[in-house]
Amino acid sequence: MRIRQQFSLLITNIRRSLPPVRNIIMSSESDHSPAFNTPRLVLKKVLAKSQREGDGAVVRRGIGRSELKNLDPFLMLDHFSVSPPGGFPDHPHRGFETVTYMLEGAITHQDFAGHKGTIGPGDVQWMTAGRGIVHSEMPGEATNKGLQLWINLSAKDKMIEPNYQELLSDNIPTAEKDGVEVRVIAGEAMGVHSPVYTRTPTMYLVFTMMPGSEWHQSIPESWNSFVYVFEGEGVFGSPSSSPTMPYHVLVLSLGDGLSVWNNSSKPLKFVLIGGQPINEPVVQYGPFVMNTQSEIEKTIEDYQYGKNGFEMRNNWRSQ
Ligand code: FJE
Ligand code: FE
Repeated sequence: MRIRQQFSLLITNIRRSLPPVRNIIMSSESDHSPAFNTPRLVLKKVLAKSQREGDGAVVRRGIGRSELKNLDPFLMLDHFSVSPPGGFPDHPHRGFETVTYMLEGAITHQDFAGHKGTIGPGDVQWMTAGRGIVHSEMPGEATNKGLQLWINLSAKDKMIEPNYQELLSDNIPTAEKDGVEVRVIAGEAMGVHSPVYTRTPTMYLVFTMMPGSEWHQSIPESWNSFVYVFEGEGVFGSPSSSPTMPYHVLVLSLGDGLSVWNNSSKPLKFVLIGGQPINEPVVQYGPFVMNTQSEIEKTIEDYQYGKNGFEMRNNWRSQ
């Protein structure tokens, strides 16, 4: 077993002290027993078809399409592809978090408070919009691909100060065992923990499974969870179920874990995302997500007149 400890994390503006992160754990143990009481099964399988979004970008929308609207606390998962001169020019957010994970290329982010940053392959930006952000998200050269997840905030957190956690690829805790690699963006897997602070309790794991491998991942029993396959093919939930191909979302039943098999001859890549349900009413108007219609009307007014968190929008344009 090899353990490397990483003490200097490149996280900006994080609001609490972070524990040290065990960055890479490799183990030769072979234990395939799925010690679950109630294994999760696939309730629903939906193809994320391509659609146009933003300014000339293409997204495969998984969560958030009409068939996949109620997966509390998740609002949207877009597998995006964007090239210049397209992008996501100046737009607002309030009431939730956006998590951007790059697969290829780069996205440069600028906001009205002067925050600016570029993330590349394997990097994560975890943005808490809280009471208000206006920003642009624009591509690097050539083709730029990644995943953007929107996670709702509970009523008590909707109007908090905006915050960023940027986690560069080298600082994402990674573990490997028996042909299964996991990158832990949020939560815990294979004994490694993410340093990201999630106001809404969330797990976000990126798996690469080699041909012939299997994995049994525990998940908090009452959390909602789903899988999105972006490369290769895999068998999820029950060993006798048919394989899932790329660009499908699998909504999982409740239970304490998920079993996955790669019976194919190519690597399988997918994300496993879970979160504690908030159980509050959700009223969404585009990039504003609140609990009631009157809060949405208030938000539109705040944005229009530059109030209650949107003050800086008045004189700001991205470069
Ligand atoms: C948005 C339309 C949008 N998916 N994936 C309406 F396109 C967006 C938006 C995004 C987005 C940005 C990135 Cl970098 C990746 C995305 C939608 O910005 F916020 C609204 N309201
Ligand atoms: Fe945005």
